[in-house]
Amino acid sequence: MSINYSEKIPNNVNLASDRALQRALEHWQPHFLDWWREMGPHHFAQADVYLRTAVGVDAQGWASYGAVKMPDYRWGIFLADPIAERTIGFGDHAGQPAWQQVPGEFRSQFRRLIVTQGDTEPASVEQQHLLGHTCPSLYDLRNLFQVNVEEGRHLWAMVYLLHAYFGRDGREEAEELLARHSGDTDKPRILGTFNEPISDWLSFFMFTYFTDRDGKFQLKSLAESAFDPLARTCRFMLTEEAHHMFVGETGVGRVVKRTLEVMKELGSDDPAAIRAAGAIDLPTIQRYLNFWFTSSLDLFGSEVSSNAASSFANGIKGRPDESQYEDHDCRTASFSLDTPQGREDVPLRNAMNQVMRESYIKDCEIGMKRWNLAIQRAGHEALRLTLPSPRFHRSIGVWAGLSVDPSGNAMEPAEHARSLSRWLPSEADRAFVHSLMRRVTEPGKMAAWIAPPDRGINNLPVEYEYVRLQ
Ligand code: BYC
Repeated sequence: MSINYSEKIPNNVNLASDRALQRALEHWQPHFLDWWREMGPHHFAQADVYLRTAVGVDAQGWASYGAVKMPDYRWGIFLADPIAERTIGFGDHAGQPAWQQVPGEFRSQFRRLIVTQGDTEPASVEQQHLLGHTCPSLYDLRNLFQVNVEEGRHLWAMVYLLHAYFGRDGREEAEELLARHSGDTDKPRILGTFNEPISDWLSFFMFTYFTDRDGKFQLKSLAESAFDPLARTCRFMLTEEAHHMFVGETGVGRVVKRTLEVMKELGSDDPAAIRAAGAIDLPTIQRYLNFWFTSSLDLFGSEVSSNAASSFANGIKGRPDESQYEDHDCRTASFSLDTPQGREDVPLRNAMNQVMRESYIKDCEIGMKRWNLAIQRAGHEALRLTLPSPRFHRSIGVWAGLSVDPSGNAMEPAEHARSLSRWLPSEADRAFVHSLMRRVTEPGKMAAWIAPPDRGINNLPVEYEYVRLQ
């Protein structure tokens, strides 16, 4: 289905055929634009940015590149093409035709998940509001803005569902999505990680590696949903999400690469010497990694969750790539869980958050291997970046608030509290990383703490002027 760009709201859902819905969304549109102006990338409204815009939802159409001023970006509503005669793939309704409307009895459950998903999208734009001012290069600035406009579009994706399928409640929720703000004491964003500041680029790369990867897993599980419009929306969002994780993986990789170059020049792995030479030492990178990985682990919810069980039973939310499993009912199966009291068997449906978290951890390992290969190739056999134990630094679930070290061992609380600055970014770490954040805007030039990328965007050279600042 092609995207209609001649309308006020680009879409491939034949919006013009439903005047009431079109009017409601056109009423929300200026509120979104006001929010973007206030909370989106600060002070870059006049810049020409080399952005990717979807012009179709097939492989050819979703990546069309050109210079755009961000407020003119064509945010729209794009659903992946329907799958003919799609049936529900899991839970109590498995085998029945997928739903084109939300069944009344599951309405509030669907609404809660769509609102939670929708809330993360503008939250991340808010978290990154000021980052443009300290970009390490025009290439990175462009990637930041690409991520930002696409998160804005993902908000549109959820707002469309709320308006189209949830009536007045949905319209109210859509307004609320613009009223909550990341880190706001009175009206914070729903999930913890989305209230954490992202005020330096190392955090941005960790966030796009670890937190956007939670997005991948959550979207994949919603792409299995029995509610077909939700499934189709999420399928298309996943194509955009891949670039965000690429930004994270290559971003961290380039920071590590630069650190290794400086270590070689100095002939030392002394953190103080590396910092004095303007790069970020590996222990600091590890502490940032510990923070964003563990915070993102919390985004999967509790290990044992009645919400997760009923979402699965009711066909609302499956497991990522549900087809990889044999049992799609899971009513009688159990799951062996690691708890502070030892291993416990719990009903599999209740453990779906943990099933997803474990797949997520495996996926996180892939980039880690690449970064560690670079460290190994630079001749540092003893040095490694590692994922901390999922028991460490948790705020949600059975390990929440426990005094556990990054290897997963229980500790005396006082000793644990004293050790935290070795494991998580300290004020001094943050102050140092912030001190490196100075904006570099000469085409092709990079800040001293990060290596250039291997290649540019869309086959253009790294030296291309990806953002023309006015
Ligand atoms: N922080 O039974 P529980 C993305 C709440 S990222 C604060 O343990 P459940 C993106 C939970 O809401 C993907 N609260 O968990 C990435 C519930 O509250 P209510 C976002 C938390 O419900 C980068 C209560 O604790 N998408 O797209 O099974 C940039 C008990 O919940 C947290 C989704 O999350 C937390 N970390 O699962 C841009 C998908 N964790 O309802 C975008 C939709 C739990 O009792 N959401 N709570 O008041 C869901 O599927 C589920 O809501 C969760 C939680 C997986 C988040």
